[in-house]
Amino acid sequence: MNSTSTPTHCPYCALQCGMNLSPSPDGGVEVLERTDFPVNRGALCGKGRTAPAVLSSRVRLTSPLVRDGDTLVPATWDEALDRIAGALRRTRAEHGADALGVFGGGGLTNEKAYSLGKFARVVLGTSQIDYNGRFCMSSAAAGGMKAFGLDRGLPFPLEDIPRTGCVILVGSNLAETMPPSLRYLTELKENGGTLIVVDPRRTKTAEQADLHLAPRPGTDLALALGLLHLVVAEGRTDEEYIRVRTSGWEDTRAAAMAHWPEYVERITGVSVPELREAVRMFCEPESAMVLTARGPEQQAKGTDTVGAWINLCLATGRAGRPYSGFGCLTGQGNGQGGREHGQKADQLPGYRKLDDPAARRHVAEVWGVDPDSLPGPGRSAYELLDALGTDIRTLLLMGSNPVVSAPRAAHVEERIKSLGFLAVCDVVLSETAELADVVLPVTQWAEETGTTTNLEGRVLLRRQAITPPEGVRSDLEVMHELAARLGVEKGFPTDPEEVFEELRRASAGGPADYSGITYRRLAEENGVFWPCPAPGAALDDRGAADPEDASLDVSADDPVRDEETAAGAHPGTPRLFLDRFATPDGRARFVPVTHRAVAEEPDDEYPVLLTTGRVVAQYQSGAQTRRVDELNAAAPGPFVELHPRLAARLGAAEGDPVAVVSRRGRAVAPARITHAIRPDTVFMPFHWPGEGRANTLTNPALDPTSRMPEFKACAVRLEAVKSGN
Ligand SMILES: Nc1nc2c(c(=O)[nH]1)N[C@H]1C(S)=C(S)[C@@H](COP(=O)(O)OP(=O)(O)OC[C@H]3O[C@@H](n4cnc5c(=O)[nH]c(N)nc54)[C@H](O)[C@@H]3O)O[C@H]1N2
Ligand SMILES: Nc1nc2c(c(=O)[nH]1)N[C@H]1C(S)=C(S)[C@@H](COP(=O)(O)OP(=O)(O)OC[C@H]3O[C@@H](n4cnc5c(=O)[nH]c(N)nc54)[C@H](O)[C@@H]3O)O[C@H]1N2
Ligand code: SF4
Ligand SMILES: [Mo]
Repeated sequence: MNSTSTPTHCPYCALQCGMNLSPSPDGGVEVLERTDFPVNRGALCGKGRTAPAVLSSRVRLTSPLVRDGDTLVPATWDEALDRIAGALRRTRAEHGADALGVFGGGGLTNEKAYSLGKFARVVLGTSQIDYNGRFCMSSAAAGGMKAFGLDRGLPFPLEDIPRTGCVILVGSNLAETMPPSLRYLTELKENGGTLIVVDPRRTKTAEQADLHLAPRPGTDLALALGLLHLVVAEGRTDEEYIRVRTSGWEDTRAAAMAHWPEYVERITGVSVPELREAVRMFCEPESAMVLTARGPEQQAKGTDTVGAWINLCLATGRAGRPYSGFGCLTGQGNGQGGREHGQKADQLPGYRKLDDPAARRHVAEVWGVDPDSLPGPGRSAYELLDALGTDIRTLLLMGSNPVVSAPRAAHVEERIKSLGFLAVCDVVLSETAELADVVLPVTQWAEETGTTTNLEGRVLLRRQAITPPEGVRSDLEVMHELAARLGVEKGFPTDPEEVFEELRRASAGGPADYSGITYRRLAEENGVFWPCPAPGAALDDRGAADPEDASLDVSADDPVRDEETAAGAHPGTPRLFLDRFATPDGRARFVPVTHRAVAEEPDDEYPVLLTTGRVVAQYQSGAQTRRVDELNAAAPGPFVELHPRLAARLGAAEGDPVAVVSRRGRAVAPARITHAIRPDTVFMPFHWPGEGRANTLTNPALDPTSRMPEFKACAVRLEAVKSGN
């Protein structure tokens, strides 16, 4: 690191890798290694290394744009802001506040997410706000809440992974989605631990596994039930733990006993010997973990599926104990913090519930408004998008690109086009921004300061490293200006630290308590794990381990528990649930669940299952990474991954265009033929718009609790396409 470089974090995924940024000779900025941040210890993936390319004015927006007929033309900030404020005011006057919609993103900093939620409720008075994390984290969050009374993706730091005996990684392709984290799995194996990967595809991650289980998409719930059945049948339950630390075992046990291994084999395609081997590997060591990601979660039964994997952990005493536990691998840069501070339809800051009178009183007091003026819970993300043009007339969108990333995307695109008015804040002209009436160009990561909370629950300071280009403003400035135009002069500061200070107060006493965290501490301590209450406040009912408890040797080498922590300050909580769970009685709750089919089972007309996901070189809707030459060279476009047997039946050779047709539409992309996928399943990445858009096909069937769409399984048929068609 040289004297002019700034330590900060990557703009993309939830690993939030540390990096140093330094001015480069060509006037831009250069990424240098940063080894003092423990999560990645200097390692970066290609997206992180090339992230400065998106700062370049060659690809990013530098002027507001307003619609003039079929085109977007440059305008002044005042004109653009006036147009948005005018539309918001008119729609509200004509159709009421709930005709105003707000859609946020899990990539937004804590400060932005917090301000956006406040803006919707206080300035607009609308209940209609949700965000893209609904497509990402909501099933894991709902499952964690039910069982543990608290949702923090990982209840322990990543550094605990190499110290456990066995990890079951369910539907996560870490090797492509968080490459630097693969180190933790390598170290696990070096230490004698074992890795089980559950994925219908033999991914780069599955190649690392000691045991790879390849279930049919959408059957993880049955798989977990089958494993639990065997745990009981083989006498591998931890009865003492079940008695002391859990409730509800009998019903769960009964449900699992109905799922015989042979029945589970028929549903999942995973053989009984494989099931037995997995149970042996998971139960024999002293400690073990289950980690889930989008594979099992993005299902119309994602919440129950997460519950089933948690049940497996509880029955074997593998939660709330050192180096054991259930965790979910959060995805977006601020996927964790973004789901805590109020941009979610049912939520107030600090992970409080919008329908809880005490929570409303607390937050309303911080905001200086009457609790009764706060709207109630609104629609979930897909339901909100589906209501555009009918119930919702004007939409403010910040930090998402639903034209590419929402399920049943052609329908969503048509709903967006039917809006009376669309305002988009973005750094680039995304496919959704192209449809807007006004586009506001905003600052991004290296150009502004803010906090994010990584997948471990570690709150981080992402520092500004360079001056933003002329013509762009921050999302916080946008909210400040719009609030002022709508008659709210105070309460929307543009300085991120000032917003964070208010967030601290709003979160105080809530489940995600940030009140003991300051920018200064974040800078000095390289991040602080929540909950972290202000000095003197008690935490005992929130499942946090008592930091003074010397019997917990796990705390001995916590970097955040060293003496430099200011006297009286809470050190933060790297590990949750070691003493008690965050439920009223301190016990984890078993949730009885039973198998059910995917929302859309294959039939004669649509005989194949489509599942979707990611490749290493592209990020999400691709709005940012498709603007980076090096990444496009590595991953130039969409593809359909299919088994040689399916390809042969279709008469398709490698690279031939293949049409994938579902009840929602048709997409075409080149065939990628491989033995690494089940013969009854095809896979498409979702990073591209246009003809190869995977989400043209996906099914918006929603999980009844989390309202998560079923991105990971829908019925399709394949058609050969003659080249040139
Ligand atoms: N390169 C890259 N990295 C990213 C992102 C990105 O877009 N690109 N996005 C970030 C975000 S927001 C997220 S949420 C994470 C997501 O991270 P992951 O969850 O690792 O990513 P996915 O590729 O969506 O899904 C993981 C795996 O689930 C498998 N799968 C599909 N259907 C099923 C099923 O029914 N059951 C099981 N068990 N597995 C199934 C897929 O084959 C895939 O290999 O990645 C983050 N990191
Ligand atoms: N088929 C299928 N679809 C999926 C998934 C899947 O696995 N399969 N995964 C789902 C998941 S897990 C997720 S998280 C979603 C993600 O999908 P999207 O919500 O579309 O996420 P991004 O592509 O990251 O979009 C973020 C947008 O915000 C912009 N942006 C970046 N930083 C800022 C900022 O600071 N301020 C503002 N105003 N804008 C900013 C970016 O340029 C980009 O246009 O996709 C979901 N869709
Ligand atoms: S793994 Fe995630 S946080 Fe790390 S460099 Fe890659 S995209 Fe950035
Ligand atoms: Mo995500």
